Amino acid sequence: MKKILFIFSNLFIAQVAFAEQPKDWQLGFQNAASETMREIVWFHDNLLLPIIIAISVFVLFLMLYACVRFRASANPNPSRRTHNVAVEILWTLIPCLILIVIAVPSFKILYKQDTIPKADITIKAIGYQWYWGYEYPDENIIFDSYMIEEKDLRADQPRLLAVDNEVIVPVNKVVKVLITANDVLHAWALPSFGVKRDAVPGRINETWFKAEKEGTYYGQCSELCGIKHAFMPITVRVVSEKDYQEWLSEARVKFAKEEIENDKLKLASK
Ligand SMILES: [Cu+2]
Repeated sequence: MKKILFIFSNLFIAQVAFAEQPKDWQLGFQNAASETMREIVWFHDNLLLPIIIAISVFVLFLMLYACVRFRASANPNPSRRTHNVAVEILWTLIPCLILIVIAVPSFKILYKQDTIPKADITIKAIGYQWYWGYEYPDENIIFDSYMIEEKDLRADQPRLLAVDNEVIVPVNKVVKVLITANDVLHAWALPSFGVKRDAVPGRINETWFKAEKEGTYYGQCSELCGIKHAFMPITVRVVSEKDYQEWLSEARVKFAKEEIENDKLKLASK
């Protein structure tokens, strides 16, 4: 019976396209789809969590020990000691050492994220109250991306996350993302890629990702930007190079940035 269920579930999974999004009762991170995110998850799971747990357990033990051992009935004459040089040096030095142990791998990941490798494609994300606009500057493509209302959702589309026009990028390519905003602060965040950057009016921030697996990835605006902050999700669909080229040829027509093109024509004819 188990075998049949297993085969059945495999068949089912194979048919449903891969998607990464928040799940009910989720505790940890979303599955990583880029090297950066894998490193972030490793850092959190294997270094931060053990240190946090060890410190919490140690402090809890100290508190319980102090409560029981030095309670008034067991210790009627309390000590009047106010200083202890050895203890003071230790409780300064040990936290410093712990912070250094955390800082080294943390900075390594931060700097790696900060250095953008040679980009294969560049996209620009512009935050608006309350939707995202996207441009492919090298392809003369521009479009807006609105959340799909609950009543209009297809069965495979998640609530509050699916959008009408998805960002399409090829798999295993370095995608540079230019991020800005038109009105107030927003933030372009995609957990599976380990990407989160503020979108600041009048300033262009940069980040990058290299998605390693085809599928649909969901993110959300991550800077409180007004009444509909929760309703401006981000959907990135990672496709094969062939599908990307097909999409490009359609999008160049459907989402053509006509005005600029016309301006250029005008300038050229002058
Ligand atoms: Cu926003």
